Amino acid sequence: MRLSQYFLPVLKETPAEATIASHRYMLRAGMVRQQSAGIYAWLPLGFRVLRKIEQIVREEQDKAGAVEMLMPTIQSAELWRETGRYDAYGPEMLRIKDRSDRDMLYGPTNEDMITDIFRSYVRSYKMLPKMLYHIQWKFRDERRPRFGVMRGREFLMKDTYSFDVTKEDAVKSYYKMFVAYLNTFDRLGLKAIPVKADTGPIGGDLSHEFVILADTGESEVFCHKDLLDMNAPGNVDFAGDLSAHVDSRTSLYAAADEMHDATAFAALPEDKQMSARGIEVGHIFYFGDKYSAPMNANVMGPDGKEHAVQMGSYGIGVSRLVGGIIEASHDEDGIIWPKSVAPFGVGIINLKTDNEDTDKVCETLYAALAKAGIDPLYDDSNDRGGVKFSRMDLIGLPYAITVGPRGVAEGVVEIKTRATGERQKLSPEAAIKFLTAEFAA
Ligand code: P5A
Repeated sequence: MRLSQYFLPVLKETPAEATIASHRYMLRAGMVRQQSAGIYAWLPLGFRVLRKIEQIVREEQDKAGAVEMLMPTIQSAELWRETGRYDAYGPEMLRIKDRSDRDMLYGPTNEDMITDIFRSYVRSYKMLPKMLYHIQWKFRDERRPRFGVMRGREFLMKDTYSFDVTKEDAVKSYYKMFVAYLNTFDRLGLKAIPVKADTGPIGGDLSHEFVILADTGESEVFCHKDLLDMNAPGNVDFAGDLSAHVDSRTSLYAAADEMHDATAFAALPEDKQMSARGIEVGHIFYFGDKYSAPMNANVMGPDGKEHAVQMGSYGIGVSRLVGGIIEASHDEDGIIWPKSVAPFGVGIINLKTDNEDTDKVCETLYAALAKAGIDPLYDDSNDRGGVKFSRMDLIGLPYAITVGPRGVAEGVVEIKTRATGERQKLSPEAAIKFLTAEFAA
């Protein structure tokens, strides 16, 4: 992409309403624009990151055996009356009437709807287990939308729903999602800690939040320090037994504030106790027949009897993650994107646009890097060098190549690694080789 063709409305001033780094940088880097309280337009740069995160989330769901579909944002109140949630949900639900005066709502979640879909088609255990998911916008009329996309009113969620005949099998599905989540957050460059959590309006008796540590986080977590050092399971056989991966973590104490048990936490060796603030980026629930029983979503079991299907639901805050990743990875100059979600792989800074020599080298780099699939953003503007450098640091691409007349005369360009600040002078050919290797790794 050439900057001259792109839409990157970078702000010089720090917007007064932004109190945390991710919110500030998302506004300043022209990633989002607030349209109403807690409702954002995703500008091109922000949208690229959102799509990348969404794709990683999707790939890890598919690996775990979940099947993608798409449910609507607008739902009929009828289904929610069947489960009793229409009245229970409260003012967070955006209630709408259609032209025939029917009660509709903008979905804050989809347990009720997916249970209706399930009961319309599935009657026998022979079709189970099943996990279905979608990635769709939700609306919750939060009392205090804040921190930009972190606590929005409209937000993008990945939500998965599992269906099993027995509780034992439902817990296996829960474990699959647990492991899929560890791998997902790892690919996003995040250390996410699974902590025991309260179930709130979703319900059930088994639940974990996945929390990334950040001082500005809204959740307080108490945990065993060693949880931070554990690696994601990586390639696992989702048809096999995943309990070891889950048990090794859940046996180490970790709880969100509302589930915190001071006695169990004190029982940990003192040098292993950690309490910190964090951002909840995912939340999983096993709730059995909470929805299937009132909605008569029954299946015939191998015993020839009808059973209310055993369910769980599993959410990831896709749009919240954009802010969460920035909270976890930035410095005073701007964002530092992990390679896996960076909007572009590398920036090319032409220090003297319209100079025949620098133009030529930039064009060569641009074509070769695009061909290598590294997605270059070429700053071909006439702005001063200083403006170009600080803009590139702000938007946080993993690498920037600077092409200036003096270097070109010597046959070199300069590559800067955003995360470390490390600079190296290389020939354009060596620069292409270096970046190709970096992105292959
Ligand atoms: C699980 C999937 C649920 O809604 N039903 C379907 C269950 N869980 S949850 O914890 O309420 O939400 C799942 C994740 O969505 C993100 N999230 C938000 N992101 C931005 N703004 C909000 N207002 C918001 N509310 C929830 C969180 O990441 C949460 O873990």
